[in-house]
Amino acid sequence: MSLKLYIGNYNYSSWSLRPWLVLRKAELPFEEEVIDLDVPGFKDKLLALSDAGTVPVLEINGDMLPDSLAISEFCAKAVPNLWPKDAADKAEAIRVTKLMHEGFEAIRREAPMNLRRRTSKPVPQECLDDAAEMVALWDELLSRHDGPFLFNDWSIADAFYTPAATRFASYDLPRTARSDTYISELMSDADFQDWEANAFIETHILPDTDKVNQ
Ligand SMILES: N[C@@H](CCC(=O)N[C@@H](CS)C(=O)NCC(=O)O)C(=O)O
Repeated sequence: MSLKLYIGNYNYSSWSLRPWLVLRKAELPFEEEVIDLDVPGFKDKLLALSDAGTVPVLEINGDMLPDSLAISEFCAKAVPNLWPKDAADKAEAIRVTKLMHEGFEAIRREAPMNLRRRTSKPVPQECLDDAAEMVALWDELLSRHDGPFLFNDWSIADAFYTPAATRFASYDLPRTARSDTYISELMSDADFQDWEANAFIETHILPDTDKVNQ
């Protein structure tokens, strides 16, 4: 099987990071190609890949599969153990993954992923509300499982919350001790650190994203 993942910039593309982590954990060999976001002609490049006009897109033997969750589901069908083994845990992991895929709009808008960023400037209340809701969700799941991940062993749910975890570090968002430990766990993951190293040496910048909360 030939796999190539088209992604946005390492520093900013939270949607790209998610399936990239899933492919790494699946140990499926894949090539990757970065498409610089927000440069002239970038949208045409994305639309040439798929009608979605977004990254990530996974090329599977020449066929194009867009969307972070669809790509993650493809990996979960190809290899075992990317969702929890227990049926009830699996159903809940899918639910909280979809919650991240579809919701938490304020934290996404007001605290965009920006791995090179560290700031303590205040964020809008709606962003704090999203952060509090996310921490409550993590704490509840972590209290019911042995950890260190949301459902004990690493799962796609943790991939989906990894970019969110980086926002707590970048924007110094309030969290409990239990959630802080979880954030540290996600950010010290060896695969995440490979991605982060690419972000630190990447020279492309998105001025509009860098301006948020400056
Ligand atoms: N629901 C999609 C969202 C993908 C998305 O919005 N990706 C951003 C980059 S992080 C993008 O391609 N933005 C370019 C654009 O919308 O023009 C997914 O889960 O993959």
